[in-house]
Amino acid sequence: MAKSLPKKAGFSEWYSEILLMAGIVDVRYPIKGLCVWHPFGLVLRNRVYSILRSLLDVDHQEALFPLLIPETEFMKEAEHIKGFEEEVYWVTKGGATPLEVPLALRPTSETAIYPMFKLWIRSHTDLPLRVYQIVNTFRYETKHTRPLIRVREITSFKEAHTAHTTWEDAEKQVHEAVRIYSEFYDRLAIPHIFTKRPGWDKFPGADYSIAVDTLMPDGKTLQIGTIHHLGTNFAKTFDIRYEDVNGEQQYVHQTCYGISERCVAAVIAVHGDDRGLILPPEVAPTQVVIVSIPFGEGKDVREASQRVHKMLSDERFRVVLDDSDERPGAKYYKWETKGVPLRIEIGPRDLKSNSVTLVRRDTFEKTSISVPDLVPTIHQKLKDIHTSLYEKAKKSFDERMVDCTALDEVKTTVKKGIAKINWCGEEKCGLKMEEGTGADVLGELTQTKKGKCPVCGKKTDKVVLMARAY
Ligand code: PR8
Repeated sequence: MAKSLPKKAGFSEWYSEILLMAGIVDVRYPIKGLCVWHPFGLVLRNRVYSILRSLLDVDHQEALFPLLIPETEFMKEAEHIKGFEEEVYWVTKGGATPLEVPLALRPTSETAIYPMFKLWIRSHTDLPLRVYQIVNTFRYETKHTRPLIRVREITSFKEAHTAHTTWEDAEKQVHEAVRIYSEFYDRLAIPHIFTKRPGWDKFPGADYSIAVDTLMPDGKTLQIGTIHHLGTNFAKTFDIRYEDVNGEQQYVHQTCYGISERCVAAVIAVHGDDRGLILPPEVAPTQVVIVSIPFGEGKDVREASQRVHKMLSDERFRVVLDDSDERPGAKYYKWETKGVPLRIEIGPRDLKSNSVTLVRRDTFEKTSISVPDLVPTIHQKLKDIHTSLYEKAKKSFDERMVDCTALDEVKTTVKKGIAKINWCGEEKCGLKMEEGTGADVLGELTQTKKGKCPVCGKKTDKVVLMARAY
């Protein structure tokens, strides 16, 4: 007997089990923190990333840099090294021969890409330069690993790197990245919020960092992307200069921004329910499953199902006809687990009225639709499913984000969600707020509110978000 899915209320168990049951990743690979993508999971991942690609391809160029970085390059940027030194895997031998220069497996690719930027950028006419790659990166994470959420091989690291003539132009790119990531997460129906990371938690080597977070079912936040203004920090280290209009040499101003397979984890965790995945139609590997319910010989029902299958395939829906010999109930269960947004049931009674029964995965709403109306109805229902997935998730997100004025309130709020609270902006107060609540300061909102710092009592209009973060 197949194992049944634990209730989503016990999120951690539910999450581990659904990855296995739906066929997303297999965690049994014999290296801790590394997972295998199942074919079904990989199709989902590719659909998600094709949205990201299409958003970036408008004005970024895709490139591909090597996995290995010479220690000599990796060790150039002091802050960057400090931030990553505990997390780097090193290749030290080629066969039995010790390497003269050890090679790092990229934990991120600044130090692989920027020496090449130095060669590529000559003049202001080469700028802005915007490239991205989608690659695997390796981080020897010491915190508890979790599939797709905290892995040691990040298999799907989308990293964009840009160079500009001025600090302000780079800042415009930061805003543009915020817009792109916001649209990306809207397309996945994932509610999200951007904050400016506190100084003590910015990306190593950045002037400042912006993070985008979503809220998981257990009340913890998941950082699902970051955007960094690098100023001229890396440009100075890697000597990346351009000739300006007056013929003078200037350092470029840079940004970088990244998203990992956490975006897939968010889709799974935010939308799923006790029966399994619920996938937004745009990324669902299968959008419609047809289950025929033959009665007696059932030849007519089979044929009708095949006709409907052809009609929907011709319309370019991603549709599967399940005419296996399993019981209908077992088929429903199987496809529900996989999150297929719409199910079509065709039985003898439907046949008589030239209609089918359409069932929504998210609400289980059942309607009888006449065959000639089927195509427009499915188009509409898939749109409706996206909208209601987003609305439901947004409502739950908003309900769990609470305005607080005292640290005690923060402590209670972060058991279930995100606390919004004033902060004077001083690092020592921020760290005390973390100590006093056991929660993290995610970062500062652009939105302000008059109030007092809960630690020093100073008047301030800065507002930060605090939560227990994954
Ligand atoms: C950068 N450089 O590297 P970032 N498992 C899964 N996802 C992860 C993990 C992990 N172990 N670590 C980080 N992420 C910059 C930007 C190039 C691109 C995800 O930034 O270190 C997190 O969602 O902040 C994180 O926000 C994102 O990768 C970018 O990593």
